[in-house]
Amino acid sequence: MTRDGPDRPREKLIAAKTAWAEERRAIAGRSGPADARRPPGQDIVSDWPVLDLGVRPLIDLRDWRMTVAGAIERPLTWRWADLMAAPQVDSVSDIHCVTGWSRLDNSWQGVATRHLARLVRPRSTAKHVVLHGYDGYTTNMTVEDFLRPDALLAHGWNGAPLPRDHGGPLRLVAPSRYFWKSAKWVRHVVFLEKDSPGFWEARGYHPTGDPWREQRYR
Ligand SMILES: Nc1nc2c(c(=O)[nH]1)N[C@H]1C(S)=C(S)[C@@H](COP(=O)(O)O)O[C@H]1N2
Ligand SMILES: [Mo]
Repeated sequence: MTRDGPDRPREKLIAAKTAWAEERRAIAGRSGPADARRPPGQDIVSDWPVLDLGVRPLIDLRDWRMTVAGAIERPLTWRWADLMAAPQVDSVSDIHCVTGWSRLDNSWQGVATRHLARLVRPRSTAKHVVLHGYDGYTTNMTVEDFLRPDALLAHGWNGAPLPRDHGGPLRLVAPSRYFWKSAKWVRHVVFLEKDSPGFWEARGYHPTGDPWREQRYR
């Protein structure tokens, strides 16, 4: 792609978001008091902002695949019917975005990451997970965080198909971490023995990203 080609707006957006992250880093810590539902420095919103790199892949369910690979006993490729045949969960959780907004009581439908782990059987040496989106986005987290009981691969929101803008047909929802860890348009899940920073983690975001400890930037 040339510098004037179609990737130009995406580069600009990434540059703007990175600069913005630098700025926030300087003021991090000056945030208001937390309460039981609101981590430090967060404001509750009722709308649901769309945040990504500006590429929102359109994936036909007939072509959709999700692979799970790496340090596991049983690598797996799912088609849509496999996802739907797996045990389904319905779970309500809060979104905390590193940009400072939180959205409470989101209702998700999908498959628990713990169920996936039972199928693929991570080796005892597997300590990290990297998620890859159909848009090329990546994010990393520990196996422990990926397998928390409230984490799921979500295809539904409020009982309807998850909208494409928000990562449909399938995204991760990992409520214990800032929302950048919840990869949209999930395509590959890779278990690793060693950590490997994802897209934002390589650009200064915190490797763990716990909103309750305000781990925004490294
Ligand atoms: N595939 C993919 N997943 C992604 C992103 C992205 O650019 N691509 N952005 C992350 C960021 S920075 C945020 S804040 C949330 C936003 O999700 P939302 O648009 O549903 O609010 O998605 C995360 N997951
Ligand atoms: Mo974000």
